[in-house]
Amino acid sequence: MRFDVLTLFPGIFEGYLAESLLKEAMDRGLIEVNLYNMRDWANDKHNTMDDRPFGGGPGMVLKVDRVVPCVEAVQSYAPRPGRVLMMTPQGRPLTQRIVEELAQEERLLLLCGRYEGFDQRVVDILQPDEISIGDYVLNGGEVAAAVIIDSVMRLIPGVLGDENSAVVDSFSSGNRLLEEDQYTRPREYRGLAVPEILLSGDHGLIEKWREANRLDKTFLRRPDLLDDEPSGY
Ligand code: 6GU
Repeated sequence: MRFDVLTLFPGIFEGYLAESLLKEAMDRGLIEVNLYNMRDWANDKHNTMDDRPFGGGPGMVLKVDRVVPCVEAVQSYAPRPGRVLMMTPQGRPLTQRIVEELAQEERLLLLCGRYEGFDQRVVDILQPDEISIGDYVLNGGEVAAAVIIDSVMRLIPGVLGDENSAVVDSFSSGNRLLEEDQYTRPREYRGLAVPEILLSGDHGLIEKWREANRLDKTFLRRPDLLDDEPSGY
């Protein structure tokens, strides 16, 4: 799968791309992540990317005549155009269902905004899928784009060691429960013991305990997930 990230701050991604599962998946050729600095498409001598909003108001707006040519150029760098995602707090809230849908694509373009956002004509022309990662404010779309890459890449076959581990995770389709509590050695620490059942070797009993634990936890912390039609599924 190919991710093309369009940003004014490509450096934000570098540490993240150089570590762990993501680096391994890139080294193994399972995913490709390309960073493009949108400023390279600014053609005036001051490399202007943004301007003051018509009608007045605070902040700066990313210019349509910079962003659209940038997206069009990046689209031309591969045989088939990718699905364009615009990272914006005004987008539809990201859920695991959307992540699963995105993981079916062969190419995604992630458009990261800063300042007050994009000129509306960027949206009108490109008709991107506008995505938010939650009801809080970020300084820009870069962290949200990293969230998309992180959540989508782990659904790509071969990226996770154990093929099952993505399937049983909380929020994957067919699972609306939080994960059960986990323990490893030592059996006792500062007077806190591991639940006896987990040491019993009785796998039927252990599975029952885990199911009950998942249900209890979900009921207490996230009762919305137990609704008939929980939001996001
Ligand atoms: Cl995708 N971008 C920004 N700037 N803020 C956000 C967001 C995205 N999602 C939640 N807050």
